[in-house]
Amino acid sequence: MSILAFDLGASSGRALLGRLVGGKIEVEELHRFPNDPVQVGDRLHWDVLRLYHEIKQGLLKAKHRGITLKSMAIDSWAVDFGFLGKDGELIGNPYHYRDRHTEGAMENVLERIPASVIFARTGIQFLPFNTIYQLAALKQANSPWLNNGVRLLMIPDLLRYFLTGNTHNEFTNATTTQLFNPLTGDWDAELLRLLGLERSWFGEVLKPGQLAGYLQASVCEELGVPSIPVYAAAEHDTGSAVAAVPATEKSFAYLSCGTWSLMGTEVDKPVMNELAQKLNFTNEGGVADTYRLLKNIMGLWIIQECRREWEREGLSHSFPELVRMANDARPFAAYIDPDDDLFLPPGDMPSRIAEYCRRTGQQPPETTGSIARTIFESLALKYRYVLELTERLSGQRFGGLHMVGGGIQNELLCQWTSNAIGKPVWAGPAEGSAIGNLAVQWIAQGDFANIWEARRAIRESFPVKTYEPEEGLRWNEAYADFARTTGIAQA
Ligand code: ADP
Ligand code: LRH
Repeated sequence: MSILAFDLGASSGRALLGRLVGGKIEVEELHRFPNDPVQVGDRLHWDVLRLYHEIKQGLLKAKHRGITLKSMAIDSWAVDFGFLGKDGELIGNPYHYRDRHTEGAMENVLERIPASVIFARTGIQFLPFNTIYQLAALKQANSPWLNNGVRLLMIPDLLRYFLTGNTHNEFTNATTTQLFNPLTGDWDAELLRLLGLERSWFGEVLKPGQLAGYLQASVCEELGVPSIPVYAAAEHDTGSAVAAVPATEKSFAYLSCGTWSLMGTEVDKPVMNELAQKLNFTNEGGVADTYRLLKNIMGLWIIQECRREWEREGLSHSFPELVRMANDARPFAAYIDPDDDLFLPPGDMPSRIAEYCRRTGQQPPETTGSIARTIFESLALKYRYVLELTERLSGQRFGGLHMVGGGIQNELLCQWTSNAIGKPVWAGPAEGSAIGNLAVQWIAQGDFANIWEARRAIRESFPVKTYEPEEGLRWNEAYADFARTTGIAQA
């Protein structure tokens, strides 16, 4: 029997069917759809009802194919949420974490509550778009969401609510709010009080693998499908992606490579010391009571936005084309720090890259290929920096780096990452989050004994491509130039 994973990435969503055949995992992409944010006036929103529609389309496709589903689960990007009113209806359209309404909100909160207090209570990195700062911004704006809302649901919680009628929050995503205390295993009532946020907005927290409910009668009637169990997966997509890392050793380094690049290691307990705070690492909740000690890197978002800008100008390039053009461009012509604040909001990324280069005394890359090359090389070099920080913070030495996510289809980036870190890269699977989502459902249903058994099955079921480091000297020199130009060594 098949199970179904809905994985909603920041750039696209997909429904993956999974089956176990003789201990091996077979997957099939049943449905894929764009996830385009919608700008309305000054505001940037997620089209959450369209996403719900696409989930229903996925269920209909399964029905039309005569597939009997045993269960389903949803995972998505973190930090964003919607509010339900007293009548159980969604109030407004959820904001996109890149909406500018949070500008200055983190700084305002940190003037009132020291960063050390927030970190000691949550272990979460300081990102300006964390749920905590979004809520602070809404409070300052006297938003009707807060005045009329009775329940806060993260994006997958919300979609799961539409399907089941049950309002739960899920653990891995809950931790990304920066309002959840991993030491008490509950929402941090004191932090909520200090911020003037209602404890009652936050509900019971389900662990990945807990049953969250069943497709409710109205959904079954509308679609003409039987009711099936809906599980809480690791509903934060990065949690699902790391669940799918085909590691053999308990201590491993990973890079979940999609719109964002998330790099770090899995730990049994959150690392909440001064160094972790200073380096701005995070401890996001994971599967099987683990935590992800990691750092966000801006990732392929920058090339996605360049591509969008070029499309606006009437020049359409596929990702494989951009990779080919990057390959043909001059090496190490310019460097950017992908994590510069300039690159966070949507917009004309080629101009911002030029602006960054001028600011740092570099000749801006001009051609499409050299812009793409600057992005990919700079990402690979930033990966080295963060991997070294991960080793320092965790006290581990990693023999190589596991890469999962759509970005591994960029073979140049995988090779350059290996060159930059001077270690092998093991790339696969590309659909990490969806496969991790499936794995948690199978563990919940007893098909795998635990996460390590699931990881073994993933290793045996999907190709993992190894990249060995090349041109070590050249990349070492480039790293020194990169660090000097971007100033990251002083971080
Ligand atoms: P998300 O889940 O965050 O939406 P994905 O994991 O699907 O993102 O990764 C999307 C990224 O993967 C794209 O931005 C693009 O850079 C890269 N990518 C996808 N397909 C290819 C391809 N065929 N060749 C090179 N890069 C690709
Ligand atoms: C990746 C991701 C990441 C978060 C960001 C908002 O999709 O979930 O882990 O930091 O989106």
